[in-house]
Amino acid sequence: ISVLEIDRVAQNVVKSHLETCQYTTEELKRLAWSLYSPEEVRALQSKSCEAMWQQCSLQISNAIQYVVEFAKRIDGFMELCQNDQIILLKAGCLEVLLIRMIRAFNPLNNTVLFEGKFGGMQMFKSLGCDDLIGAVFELGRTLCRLQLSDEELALFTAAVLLSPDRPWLTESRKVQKLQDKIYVALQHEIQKKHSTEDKLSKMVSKLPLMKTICNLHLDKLEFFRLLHPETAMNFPPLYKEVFNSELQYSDPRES
Ligand code: 4D8
Repeated sequence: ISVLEIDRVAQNVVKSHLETCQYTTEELKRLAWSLYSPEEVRALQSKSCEAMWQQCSLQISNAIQYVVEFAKRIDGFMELCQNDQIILLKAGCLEVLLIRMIRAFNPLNNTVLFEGKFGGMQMFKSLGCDDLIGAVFELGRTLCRLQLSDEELALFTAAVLLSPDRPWLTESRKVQKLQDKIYVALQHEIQKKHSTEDKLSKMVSKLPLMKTICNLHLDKLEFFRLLHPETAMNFPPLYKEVFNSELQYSDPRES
């Protein structure tokens, strides 16, 4: 592949990322000053488990819409068969959200943006998922240490989304070729910034923790569904479609 082609891939992915980010870096910098007060945190903590799950699933489903839009704008994604597009989105979108989270994560005080203000992990207490939330915040801290630029973030999330090893893909060779180009572009971008040689391997080494978090989230959801089936039924349709354990052919691009 030519340098020209790699540049074209990088430009397309970075543009798609910036267009589907929901907050600009400047907006996030300004928002970093608005923290939940102790009273507001207490109010979140005293919510019922069901209400907090509902609130989180709504936030996640809102953020997923942007990831779907991001995927659609990546050259080659829409040329994959519909089956594979759905598989890639279902399998990858929480990982993409977790990487995107670092833009909205403040490692100085371990807080994350949630409904317009920053708060620490205690604000999620009523979910009853301390291990999951602990792992999410740990990932936030370790990913922030890599100091990824928006360009690196864009290419990394695109590479994760276009993982050729997702189960049930029919054209994984095609996905592999797209991912290869994106990784070359990412390596190229890292070299441009004179970062340490092993930045890419450090990024890739966080993937197992992300997978663990995704599986933990699915376990928690399954358990929650057993305890509160009526609440789970009313989760946002997009959240339900993406995290449905049954392999059903719903299409997250249409919600
Ligand atoms: O840009 O959409 O405003 C996380 C959720 C991020 C989950 C969201 C969340 C994000 C996962 C709320 C609950 C990541 C941004 C805000 C809301 C991704 C945890 C924190 C988006 C980036 C930061 C800022 C709880 C937005 C993982 C797990 C969920 C359960 C239902 C148990």
